[in-house]
Amino acid sequence: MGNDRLILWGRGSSRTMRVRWMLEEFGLTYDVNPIQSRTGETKTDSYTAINPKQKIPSLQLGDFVLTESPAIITYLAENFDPPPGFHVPRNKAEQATLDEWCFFTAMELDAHTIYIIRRHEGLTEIYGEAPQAVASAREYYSKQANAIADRVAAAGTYLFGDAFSIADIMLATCLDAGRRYDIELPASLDAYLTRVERRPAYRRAFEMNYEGLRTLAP
Ligand SMILES: N[C@@H](CCC(=O)N[C@@H](CS)C(=O)NCC(=O)O)C(=O)O
Repeated sequence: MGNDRLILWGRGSSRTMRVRWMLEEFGLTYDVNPIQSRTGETKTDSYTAINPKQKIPSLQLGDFVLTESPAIITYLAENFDPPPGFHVPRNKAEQATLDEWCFFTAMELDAHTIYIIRRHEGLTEIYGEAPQAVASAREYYSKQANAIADRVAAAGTYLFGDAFSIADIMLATCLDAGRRYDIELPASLDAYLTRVERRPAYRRAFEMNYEGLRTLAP
């Protein structure tokens, strides 16, 4: 890695929040190019050379570029010194359980539901109206949230007991989106999210990621 600095591209979205939060949890030094979606900033030639998908976030370290928020936070977890109390899988079964949480949140909560609600309810001027798809996505989100409620209640403070992990970053950012879309969360998930959002790194990352866009709950 030499003397290269970590550079985060993007701010203002739940996916950029994941990376910022992770960088703050690990106490890493990084620079930010605070480009935002739907401003044209993701479509410039220089940014398209970094991320041809024209999306944020991207992470740069010298010549190495990584996109996709779950992949970026996994990379950071696996390649930098974890802070005390951070969950590091000790065997393949623990790694698989961590993967299970990350893929579940990315696919079942983010891709199958939050994206649909965001695009076809919040951004209809770009993506068009699709009320049936939105209603179905809302129902599906609730079904999946209920399916994990007991497991989260039994897990302890975080998904891996007292140890915080990238799975918590994935789940919490997806639950925060559900709350913002006025989806009623099961009590155990609501309490879990409130607990996670008290973490100082979350609060620092939120203030920077959403500056001028959202206000941190007290
Ligand atoms: N799967 C990607 C999704 C990234 C994504 O959809 N980013 C949106 C903002 S949340 C974006 O950059 N949109 C481009 C634009 O609207 O200009 C990830 O998790 O990083």
